[in-house]
Amino acid sequence: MDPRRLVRASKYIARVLRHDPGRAGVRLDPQGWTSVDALLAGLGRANVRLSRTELDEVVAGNDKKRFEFSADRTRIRARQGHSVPVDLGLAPAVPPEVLYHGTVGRFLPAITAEGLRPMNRHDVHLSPDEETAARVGARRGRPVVLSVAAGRMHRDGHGFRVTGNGVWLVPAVPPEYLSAP
Ligand code: HQG
Repeated sequence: MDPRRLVRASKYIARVLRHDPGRAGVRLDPQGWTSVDALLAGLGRANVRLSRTELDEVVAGNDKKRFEFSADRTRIRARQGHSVPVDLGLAPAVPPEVLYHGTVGRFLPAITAEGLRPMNRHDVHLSPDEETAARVGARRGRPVVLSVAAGRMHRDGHGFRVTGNGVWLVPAVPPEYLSAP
């Protein structure tokens, strides 16, 4: 599949499965799953025509493994990043001592004052290494990487979860756990 078409399809599917299922006329179950057939039909109606084989390619070839199939491969969901309410069923996990968050300078005054907030998502997303965090920040400009004292937060009672593709999720990070790396 032409890589540009693949990226375009992947972006569209991410919008549908995370934020706007109605746009492709599909519904998500409480865990965020929708039927593969319904999704392909909905994509077709929205002029994003994909075969099942091409969808497999989008899921397998996705740089960040954003999507996953159910064990029987009849359903699909986004692994994280939703704004619509979903319960991903992720178990609480013990984070490493330090995690990282990539952002940009213009957000620092607010972040320093109020900590990291989930903004439009359900959770704040944290990365296991500085390099990944820098890539996340670079989506918005010159990246600034912050260290998060995740081990200390966890011992203080903050609940962490980790997605199947290594993104750490936490509802918020109060400013006292943030520092420059
Ligand atoms: C910032 C992508 C002001 C925060 C990436 C970020 C990631 C605040 C932006 C995933 C703030 C939210 C998530 C506060 C946080 N005041 N700004 N108190 N607290 N911010 O996109 O972490 O491609 O919701 O620093 O790779 O950038 O979608 O979060 O800049 O893994 O799969 O508000 O999205 O993955 O932006 O990115 P986002 P994020 P996908």
